[in-house]
This record gives sequence, C-alpha cells and structure tokens, in this order.
Amino acid sequence: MQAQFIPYSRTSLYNDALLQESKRHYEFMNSRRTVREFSTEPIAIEVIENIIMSASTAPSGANKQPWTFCVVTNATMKSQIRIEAEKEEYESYNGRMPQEWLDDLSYLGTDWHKPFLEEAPALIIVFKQSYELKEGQKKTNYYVSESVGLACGYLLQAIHQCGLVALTHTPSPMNFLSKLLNRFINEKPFLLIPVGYLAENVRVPDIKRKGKEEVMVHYR
Ligand code: IYR
Repeated sequence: MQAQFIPYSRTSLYNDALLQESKRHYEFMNSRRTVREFSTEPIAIEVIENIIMSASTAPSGANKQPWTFCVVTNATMKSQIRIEAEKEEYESYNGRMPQEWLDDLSYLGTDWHKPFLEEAPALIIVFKQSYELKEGQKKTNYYVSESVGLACGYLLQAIHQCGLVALTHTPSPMNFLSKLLNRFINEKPFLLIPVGYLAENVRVPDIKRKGKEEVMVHYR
C-alpha cells in the first residue's frame, strides 16, 4: 500500500550564506577526533536517547531501519564486555592479525588493552538486523550494512554536536556481544561505540585527513 504523501519544505540558503554555512559545517566536522580516553563522569540517559534517536533518523533501505542500539551503563556489564573484548583482541594482536595490519596500526599506538570499555560512562553497541523477525516470520531487510553504517555516522555526528567524544571500536570477532546482551538471532553486532566526556589532558595522534584533490573528482 502506498504511503500518504505530505508537504515538505526547507529553508534554502544561497550564495554567501550557503558558502559560509557549508564551510562552518566542514570546520566543525573536521574538529572531531576519535579518542580512547574518556572521563568517567556519567551522562544523563536522556542525552544518550536523543543521540540514538538522531542516529535513527538515517536513511535506510526501504525505510526498514534495520538497527538496534544497545546502551550499557551497568558497571558489571561493562567489565564483562572488557574482559571478553580483551580476550579476543589479545588473540588478534598476538597472531590473528597479519604483519601488514599491525604495521598499519603501529603509529596509532593501539594494543589489546581496552580500559575505555570500563571508563566510558556509556557503551553503545550497534546491532544490524540482517532480516526482520515479525511474529516469528522472516522479512527481508535491504542494504543493511549501508543503512547501519549511515546510522553510525549520524550517531558520531550527534555525539560531536553535543561536545562529547566517541570511539568506533571493532573487537573482532564480536559474537560475544550477542551472547552477553542476549540479542535476537536476526541481529549481528556491527560496532561498539564508547561515549563520554573527553578525559583531561588527552593527546591524539597528529594524523592528516586527505585533501580535496585526493578524495574528490569533478566531471565538468
Ligand atoms: N579492533 C582492534 C584493531 C584495530 C583495527 C583497526 I582497522 C583500527 O583502525 C584500530 C584498531 C582494536 O580495536 O584495537
């Protein structure tokens, strides 16, 4: 059945105002950094809810919204997640990851220790719904990874907009999260995103983002 169509409009910007707004937004986004050190200061659950509902406005295949955002603020559960993640990461850093991968990461200084899984006040574990389970019936979802990837991008942007910080963490393999969080069979862990205030005196690697010559091709 077709949806009812309703009016939709935007306030348009032109010329200088448009140019300025696009530049302001780029500079704001360019000030986002991934961090691994969080203050333990708690964040109101209402804030996390708003951030997640912002993420959930992302476009998705056939508007299926094939995502579940699990929020863990419970200290015992965070510790369990840390223990399981470090077990996997220890194996990854000590044999599972090929030398090229370890070399590619070495300048970032990451290793198997994941203290941020206990320090960050909230862990958002994003699950993708490979298919939908409606009253026991399997229903197809479309472009699931693209959709959930977009929602995670929106999530990171909302976190940045609030002056908070995050890490896109991918313990590998991640199946332990399905078990610990008791998730449904149609859900697969996608990303683990610790969120919080930035810790004090944090330093981040002095990495460079690619310039427009490298990331953009214009066909005139
Ligand atoms: N998942 C591991 C390894 C890791 C992999 C990539 I690609 C990174 O950009 C960073 C880390 C970890 O979280 O340490």
